[in-house]
Amino acid sequence: ILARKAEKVPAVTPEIRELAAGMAETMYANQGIGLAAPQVGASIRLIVIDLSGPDKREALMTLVNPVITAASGEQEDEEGCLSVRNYRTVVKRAANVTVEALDLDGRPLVIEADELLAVCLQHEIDHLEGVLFIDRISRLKRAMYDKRVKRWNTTPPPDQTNS
Ligand code: K1U
Ligand code: ZN
Repeated sequence: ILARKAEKVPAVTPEIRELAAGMAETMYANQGIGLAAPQVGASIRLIVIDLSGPDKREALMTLVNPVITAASGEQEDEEGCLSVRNYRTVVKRAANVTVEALDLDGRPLVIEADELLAVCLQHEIDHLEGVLFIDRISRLKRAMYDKRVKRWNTTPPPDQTNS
């Protein structure tokens, strides 16, 4: 599912709202600042973002069918991913993005973003295209990551053990 292009949400129904609420809980429980529906097994175009974090929970954004309509500039920041555990690296992204979407009442929204919000929107919208941040790093960095994963398959990192 993570590698697949997600389907457009045809209508904002109570089931979509329920899924979005569950996604927000999953994001907070895993100390995330964003989450996309394919990460919880639903191949649909729905994302949640809250840069205020799990302790504050005061800036939840839920975007249905988000589309990047404009992008400019460049920024490089460290990213992680709740679906790619134990790995963080610097990724090059657009510095400014405009995103159009629907909210949970089905009303159109336009978001102008920079800095971390721009990074997070691009990261989450990538998930809807089946793209992970490790698909956007250099071939050398990716080869080193793949080697690390092979090693973890024989000796898992500390937080993957059952002890
Ligand atoms: O989609 C995801 O996998 C969630 C991911 C999103 C993300 C992380 C970093 C940059 C852009 C997008 C996370 O939330 S991982 C947690 C994390 O990296 C983070 C947590 C608090 C503050 C800053 C970053
Ligand atoms: Zn991710």
